[in-house]
Amino acid sequence: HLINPAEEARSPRVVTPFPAPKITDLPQFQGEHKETLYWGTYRPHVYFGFRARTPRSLIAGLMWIVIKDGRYFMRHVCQDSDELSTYGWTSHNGRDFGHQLLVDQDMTLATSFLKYKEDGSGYGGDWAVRINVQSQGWKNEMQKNVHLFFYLADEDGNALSLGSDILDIHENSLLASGLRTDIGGWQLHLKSKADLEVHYSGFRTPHIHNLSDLVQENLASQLLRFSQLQLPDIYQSSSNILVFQISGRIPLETDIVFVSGTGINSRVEERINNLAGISLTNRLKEKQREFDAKFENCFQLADKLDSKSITVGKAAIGNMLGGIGYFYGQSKISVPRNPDVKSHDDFLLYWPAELYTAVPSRPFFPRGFLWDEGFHQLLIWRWDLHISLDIVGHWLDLMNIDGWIPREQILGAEALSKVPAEFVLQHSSNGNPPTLILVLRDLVNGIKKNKFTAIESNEIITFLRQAFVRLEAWFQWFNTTQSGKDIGSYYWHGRDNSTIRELNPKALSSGLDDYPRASHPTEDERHLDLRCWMLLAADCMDSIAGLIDKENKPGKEYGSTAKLLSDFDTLNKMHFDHASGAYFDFGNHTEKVRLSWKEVMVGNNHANRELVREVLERPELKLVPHVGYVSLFPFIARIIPPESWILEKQLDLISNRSILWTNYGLRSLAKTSSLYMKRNTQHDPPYWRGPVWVNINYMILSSLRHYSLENGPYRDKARAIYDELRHNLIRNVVENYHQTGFFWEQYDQKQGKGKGARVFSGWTSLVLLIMAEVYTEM
Ligand code: 6A9
Repeated sequence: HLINPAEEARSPRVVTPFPAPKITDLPQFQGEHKETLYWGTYRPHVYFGFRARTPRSLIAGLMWIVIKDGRYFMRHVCQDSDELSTYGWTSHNGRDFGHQLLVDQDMTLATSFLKYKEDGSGYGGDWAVRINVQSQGWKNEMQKNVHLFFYLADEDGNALSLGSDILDIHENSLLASGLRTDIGGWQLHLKSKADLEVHYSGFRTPHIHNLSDLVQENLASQLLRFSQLQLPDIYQSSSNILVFQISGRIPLETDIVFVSGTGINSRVEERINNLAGISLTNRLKEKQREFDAKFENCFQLADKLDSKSITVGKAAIGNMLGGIGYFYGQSKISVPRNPDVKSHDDFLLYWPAELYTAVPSRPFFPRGFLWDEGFHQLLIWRWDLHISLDIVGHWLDLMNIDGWIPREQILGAEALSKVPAEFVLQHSSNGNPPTLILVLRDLVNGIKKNKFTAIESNEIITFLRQAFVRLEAWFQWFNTTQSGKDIGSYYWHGRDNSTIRELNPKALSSGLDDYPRASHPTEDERHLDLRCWMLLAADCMDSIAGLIDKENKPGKEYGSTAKLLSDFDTLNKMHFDHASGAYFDFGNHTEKVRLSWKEVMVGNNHANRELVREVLERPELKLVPHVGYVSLFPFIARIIPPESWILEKQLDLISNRSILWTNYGLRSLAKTSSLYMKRNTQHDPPYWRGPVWVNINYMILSSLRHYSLENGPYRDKARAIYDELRHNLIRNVVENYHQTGFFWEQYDQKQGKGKGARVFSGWTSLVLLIMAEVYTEM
């Protein structure tokens, strides 16, 4: 099976797909499944966007204009600088219904959508968007108008036809029409009782990711020439982009209806009327009722929590599902030609691939992140198993021949336009915790506990059979490339051992970025979290293998690997510190490091003042004494026997206010750590060095719950801490949501204030599972 050198040069291993049938090619993801998920709000980076799950789709989106300090501002791509006081999906079912609220200055926009397939509809069915604009007592007495811009763009370059040169929607509601191979003929209609003025511009360009600029420039030139904020009603020949300006007085409501399969006898007229006006109102109401009922059925919060919290729980699942995107493109993989020179140009393109995935944050990180996705799926599978399997399948299909999956997925021009150059390249030496395996084990447990119908169980089993070779390769990738010197030891490879600017060289692979590790990266390192991830992965593999009846192949005895890694004595020998009762990383380390300002030569005759690291003592091989999330991994992985005094020690570390406990959840790093809240470089403020993160708190809570149910002397203690921690987390996320209008990436450990990225409805949405007390079983 040797690849000959010529072959190798043409297609280097790092960009060679894993040689096995794709999971997403399974029959369960074709047919009706595929069609029902064809159209959706799969453009999470814009305030409202629609597209189909196909590489070159017809896409739709919304922009609007606000005036601030006498200037016009265009809203389109989710941006913090727009300072919306809130926005997000208050409900969304991931399939055919959603309701979003956006508050921009004194204007409240609501976008609802509904998908519907009926007799005559083309592939994927029809859909409608209702846009409602209200004003809460506007500031000046001037009659207030709103300008909405709704666009369609064909990524495939097909020309879009204009309904008519002079658009008068009360005469004729047709705005545009066209033809595509996927859906056949289609039409876009505008239906409203309001007195609306409609203008348009048609453009022909392949650069669809620059739509905001295109429209803005078009408007600005009109404004200059005619002092009118109005698109010029010009249509370039064979335009593949059509923008409609819909202007009217607030309050305003308008329905935009898209129908496909518009051939003869396809009941177009009737279908449009079904998706507009009173009929749309009724259907949206019905869908809202269904959503609420499914929410209660799934999470059963009604008897547990107040309505303020339930609202937040609904926003958690709504935003998680509403944030699901579809991306298509090629990752850029770093292949340094000269290891001493860092360059953004030395890269290879991964194969063109599709990714259907949830995203951590619409304005900040509207793209896929590997370990975030496992946390997202812990929530999503409980809502919609099929969406979840489809997403996990897409991720595993991104694996290369070495069993590696790129951590951050920046696919396509739109995704790329959001990422600074220095973050684009992916490094094939870098991993990310295999959280997706936890999701699969959850499903295996679900089957064992009869949580699924027979059909669903079969689908899961078929999925796992197809996925198994990939999971094995993934496991092997970790087990070989990330192993340490001693048996059963691992460390996150790829830390920079030559940096002079970092107080503590980051371990981005771990997902915990700047969480302090050994001060001097070497091959002697042992990372506690990775060791525990390996245990969890081996254990999951073992239960998956058991379910699908895979005979153990030599060298792949997951059960015995799990046994080795869960051996309490070995763990303690390698990682336990008796003096503090805590578990630590091991490595070449000194506590005596600091950042100080120095003259650093750049070139031959120029010096810069920079913050550089000073090492005041020779590092030695030893345990790395930072108590924090990493220390708690043996507790998270449930290696500690319920009767051990070491369990009590962990409970003490958790509940001690001078160490990890706060009223808002557990700190990422102990107050007593030498790097607590320390900057890592001139430009990097502390990240995983203090603030409260919901994903790890969820895992710790999960274990507290576990130990509160196991027989043992510390059972009640675990229970009490569990109750209080759960309560604190819920209270703080709920309060922040109501005060600020958003979920946050992290929460400040002193006041509980949300910080980092806003609209972070990724793993922070796990608060809903915390509300429902639903945890992963092991
Ligand atoms: C920066 C800047 C507009 C960092 O949630 C995604 C990841 C986590 O996987 C990881 O554990 N976040 C956490 O430590 C955010 C990562 C952002 C990196 C890219 C680009 C773009 O600014």
